[in-house]
Amino acid sequence: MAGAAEKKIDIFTFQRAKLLQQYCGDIFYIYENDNQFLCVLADGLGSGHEAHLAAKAVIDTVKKEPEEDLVLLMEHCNQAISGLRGAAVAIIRADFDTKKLSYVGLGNIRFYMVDNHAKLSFPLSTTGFLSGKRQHFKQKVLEFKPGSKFLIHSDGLVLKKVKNYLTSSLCVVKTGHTIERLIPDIPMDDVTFVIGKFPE
Ligand SMILES: [Mn+2]
Repeated sequence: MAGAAEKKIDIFTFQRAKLLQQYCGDIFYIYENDNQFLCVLADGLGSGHEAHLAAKAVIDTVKKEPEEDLVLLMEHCNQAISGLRGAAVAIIRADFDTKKLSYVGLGNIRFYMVDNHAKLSFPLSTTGFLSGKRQHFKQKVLEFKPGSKFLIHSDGLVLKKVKNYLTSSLCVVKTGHTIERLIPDIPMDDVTFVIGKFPE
């Protein structure tokens, strides 16, 4: 592989279950190949085992076809979650060659990134949740700033001044540790966040 440019995303992930329960209702999955990166985060409604099963149905679906079109992926996740509790879901895909970031989301998962104009960008999810009911999903496409950081998190994390974390010169791991220190030892909701850095 000598000479081949390594385009990998630096990642820091964190998860802690509500009241340190055995089952976390949040589940995330990350997929990477030579020219793209995908991250999905699902927050099953409520908490505990039922919430975990709903989130797992979503994640298992994405694992099966991580390179599928995002809108189609959401549709497949929606079918998979039918009969289960429901979940808030967001999926992001970064294309390293085009510097484009595709996003599709439903419900209370937050995503923040720095765009190609060095501005904080946060596509808002459609309200609601994935439940198996027929609905229309919309993909948003943004341009990311190479070498900048992004953050995706469930609503168990409440974070102010997000831009400071994303634009600081700290590495991904140190930024992750800084955010981690804000999270209670015994949280009142499942908490998950993924922070990453796009390739230069
Ligand atoms: Mn939650």
